[in-house]
Amino acid sequence: MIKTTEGFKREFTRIAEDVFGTPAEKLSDSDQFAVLARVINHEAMLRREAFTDPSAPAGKKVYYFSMEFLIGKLMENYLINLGIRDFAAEGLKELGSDLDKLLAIEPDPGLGNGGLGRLAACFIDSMAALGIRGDGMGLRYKFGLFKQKIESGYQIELPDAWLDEGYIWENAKPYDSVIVRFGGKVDRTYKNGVMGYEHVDYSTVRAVPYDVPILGFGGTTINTLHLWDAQPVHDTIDMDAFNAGNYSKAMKERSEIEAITSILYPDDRQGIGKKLRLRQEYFLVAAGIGMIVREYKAKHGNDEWAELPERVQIHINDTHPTMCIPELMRVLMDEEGLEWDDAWEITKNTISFTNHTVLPEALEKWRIAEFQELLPRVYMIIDEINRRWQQSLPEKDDNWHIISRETSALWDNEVKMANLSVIGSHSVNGVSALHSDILTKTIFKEFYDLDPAKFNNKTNGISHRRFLIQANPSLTALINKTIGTKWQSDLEQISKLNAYADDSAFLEELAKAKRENKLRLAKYVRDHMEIELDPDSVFDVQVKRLHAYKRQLLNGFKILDLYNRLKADPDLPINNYTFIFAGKAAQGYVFAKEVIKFINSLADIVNSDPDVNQKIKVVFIENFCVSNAQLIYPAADISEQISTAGKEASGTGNMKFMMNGAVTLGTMDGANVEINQLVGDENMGIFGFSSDEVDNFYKHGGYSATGCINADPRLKRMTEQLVDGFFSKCDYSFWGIHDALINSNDEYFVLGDFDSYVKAWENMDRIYSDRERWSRMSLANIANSAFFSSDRTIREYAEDIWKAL
Ligand code: NBG
Repeated sequence: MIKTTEGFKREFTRIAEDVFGTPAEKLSDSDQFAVLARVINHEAMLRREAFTDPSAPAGKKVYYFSMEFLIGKLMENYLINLGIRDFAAEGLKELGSDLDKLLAIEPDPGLGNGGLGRLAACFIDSMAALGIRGDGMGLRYKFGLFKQKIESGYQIELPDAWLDEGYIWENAKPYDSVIVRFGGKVDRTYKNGVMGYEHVDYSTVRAVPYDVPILGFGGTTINTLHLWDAQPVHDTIDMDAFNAGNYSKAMKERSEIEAITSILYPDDRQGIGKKLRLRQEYFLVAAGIGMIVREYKAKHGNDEWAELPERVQIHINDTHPTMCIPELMRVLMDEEGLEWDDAWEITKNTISFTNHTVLPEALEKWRIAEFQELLPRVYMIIDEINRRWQQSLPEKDDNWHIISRETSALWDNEVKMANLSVIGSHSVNGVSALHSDILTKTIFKEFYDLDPAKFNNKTNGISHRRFLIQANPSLTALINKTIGTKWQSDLEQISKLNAYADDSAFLEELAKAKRENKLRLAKYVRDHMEIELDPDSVFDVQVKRLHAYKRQLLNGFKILDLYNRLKADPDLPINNYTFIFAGKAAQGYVFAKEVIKFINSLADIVNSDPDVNQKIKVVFIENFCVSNAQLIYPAADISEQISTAGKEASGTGNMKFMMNGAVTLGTMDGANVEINQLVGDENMGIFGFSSDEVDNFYKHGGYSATGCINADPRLKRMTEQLVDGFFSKCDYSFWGIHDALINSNDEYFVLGDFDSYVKAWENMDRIYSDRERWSRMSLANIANSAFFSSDRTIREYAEDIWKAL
């Protein structure tokens, strides 16, 4: 095992010569990259052999089903988890190479849209770190989330062909394929007088797992992320069509099958209702359940089904994999011969469910007719689940018809996936205290009243290994120097930093570490966008998906107002600012794309106006993804978390900023509420309507956008500027935004929250001028961030829901 720089060099040169027959120094960068990957694999194997006790009883196995795993680059993460990152960096330098150069070669797989996918990635990292046997089940999309370019201020989407040069960490396992069936019909059968069902005339698809190892911190646990790829069962080709020169017809069947895993739906608002999406979801579910059942039988034989819930836990990440419920029922009954009641007990006790949003447009529904055509047997089972559910409802209740309607899995010609998930699982959780509470009062109220014990909260978390140790070397070095390195495996220890709140020398070093990160981001922006950032300005940052409820527009208005004020008074006493934005908008989301254009137009106007551009600058960083996120979070001074209260289920970017010492400016929404509890009002800027106030407006009216505009000359002026030619140099008038604010009465309360937002921002600006005080606030955020480690979150899942610790 590698324990020194010398040891690393020995391994590296040995493998270079074994594999390529060439001295390491003579290899090309990409060959060196391949050698480094082999060093890691070999090292992982040695550790597993040394640390795993084959006689130890195997704990419960968790399978985490998610349509998205936004894993980011893995090489540096593996090096850190094996504890050999520094040996590798030093060793490669001595060999005349450069670790950073090699790390840059790895593609960043965009197998997710945003927070939900990144959460799944943090969770599998934490399961491995905690020694829980936990595999991920996901899809191997050939094209990940689109690459974003900004041209003339507009978002352009380009395909993300991340597999073009191969993916070094995956291992195809064709022998572990599962055959998935679509279409056909269901016949009733009688065997020995017992009625059964037989699915016939279906078509088949081969699901092939591509396994990616998930190496836990310390290197002793290696779990697996199974990414499933859709392939034909038999590699055939229509020879007649081929001979007739009709090549696309010849390949038709093949390409229809491959379409299933060709592309990630680039939308973070689900419920898109597309047939291909339904195929993708069932494909994941059938492949995953097929593998689980096969593994289980190999280990425990063919008739230990009653013990399944004690040995296996299936977790469904939002409703996308909800078909795990009817699919497990189908396999247990049709293939393993169990009776309904037994199969149902087992299924319900094996499956748990997390909800990630209350936005109505994001709750998945499928047209029954389409669903039934694609998945006839699965549909039958859902129908029966729902029939029995309805029958179990307390008919004496006066509200019986409301309960029946609100909890039904089939309603209005649609299959309602959220309701099916609650009916068929033993645990339902939200992702922050506020969100879990809202769930029990709104979309799942009737379920909650019937069975409150089923509901619980699991506040999200993030991997501090990736988002602090890996992303922020300067801060990591300072923490190590100050309190030692134990915090790396046990983040609770980071609270020891609280003792340094009055240590001026420490606070100065903290500010220095931040400045290094700002310089690093400035370099990235210079290299990629040819824009200069001033590291001595305040970095005020909002990076996340573009969405009306996340209110990038509110931030834009703050900047436009500042511009107007600076034009009137160039000596306005504020610090210098760099306003940084990044994030993608779903391709079809017209409003969000207009907001991107708005921010870029603001950037054009502000950055080119000599009256203001010495004080403020606006930058929209292209193509937000895990890799550049790792540069952005550590460089931020202010973290903008300004969603309309009640809308952001949790947020996880807010946690990444906090852990890196940014001070949050936010609404009382999602996990911001918990940040506030941890750091106190004095270490955070809070503003805006509460979720109760928002709820009240929605229910009882009383909010008037024009009222807000008439009462505040700043808003009057800015809403006019949207359309009066102010932006003519950017060739655009923002009528879409104007209409959403005025004609649609500003659904997300941008205007209503504006004044309190600006006041909170101004207060932060004043505090920033006292640099020591600011560093102390920054420290309070870092030192109290342990709660947001995904290790804490996963421990809670494992103890309360999975019973897997
Ligand atoms: C998102 C929420 C975020 C939350 C992540 C992870 C969906 C459906 N929901 O607030 O909007 O942080 O899930 O839980 O993507």
